[in-house]
Amino acid sequence: NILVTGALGQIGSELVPALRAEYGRDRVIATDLKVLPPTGAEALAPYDHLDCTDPHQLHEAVRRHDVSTIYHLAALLSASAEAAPQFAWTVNMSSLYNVLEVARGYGCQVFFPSSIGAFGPDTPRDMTPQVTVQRPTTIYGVTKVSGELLCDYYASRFGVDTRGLRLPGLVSYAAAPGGGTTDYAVEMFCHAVRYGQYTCFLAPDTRLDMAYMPDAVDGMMRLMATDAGKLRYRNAYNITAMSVTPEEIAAAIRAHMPGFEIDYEIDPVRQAIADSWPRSLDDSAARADWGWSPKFDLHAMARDMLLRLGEKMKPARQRVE
Ligand code: VAH
Repeated sequence: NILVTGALGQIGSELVPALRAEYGRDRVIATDLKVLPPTGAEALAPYDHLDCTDPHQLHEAVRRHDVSTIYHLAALLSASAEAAPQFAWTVNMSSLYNVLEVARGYGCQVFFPSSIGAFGPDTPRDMTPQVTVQRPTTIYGVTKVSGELLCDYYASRFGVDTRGLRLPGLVSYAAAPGGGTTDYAVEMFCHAVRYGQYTCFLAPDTRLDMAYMPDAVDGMMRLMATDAGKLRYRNAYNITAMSVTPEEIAAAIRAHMPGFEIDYEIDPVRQAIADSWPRSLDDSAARADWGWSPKFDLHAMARDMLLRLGEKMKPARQRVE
């Protein structure tokens, strides 16, 4: 069976349904820190409360649910981590260490989400290579590089089947992200539909890699289903769908909502984080080794986001069946 940690987060909210559609609902156990109310637990069943920093809880969950694959999504994102670096290190690294130790004991496959945040200011910032300098200047990046190295070590030393992706900013409508630097892209769509206006916390020309969540989820599942012999790398493959700026996203929104207005109030902390990251990744290794091929470019993503958010925000009675 498949266990997803951090299942209530931005990625988990779309990965769990996609895994259940592919493998069957009862084979995918959603877990997160929250103890859900009865209706929530029913809707997400099978669901378990799980604190991955507690090795005993993790062992018990993997044993009870006969887990063979773990998607380990539980972590603090870049801005939250920068606000509490000691807590971020403890949560991000002890939870990953526990997952790898349980995987070593039970023979589980492990997915680890790395990030463009695993690169730093002295990494080549345009068409960042698959193998290059990784000296991130954020604690989030330090946990991601450390996580990549720890996963590779468990693969080479103990034969644990660990795999990972360096994820770009992810745009989604199902669940808002929490505490990321690329969250502005999700917020812009939500504010456009709700208010027709957005005040952006990054500068208009801040160029970052992005992908639409359906593509990212498909990429994760495709990577995990690929024959291991085809993988030149384990942790972690660069993937991206587009390299965009706030003003380019705003223009894509305006193509559908001519009156949409954007202004800028820069958050120096998140601007500094974004300025330390690549502007564009070279994801040719992922395309060659296991067929990464995103379907959504900026315009397709904008069209789908505005349609889905429009539906989501309409009063229930008006929703199109
Ligand atoms: C963040 N969304 O902003 C995450 C991600 C590429 C960015 O790691 O922290």
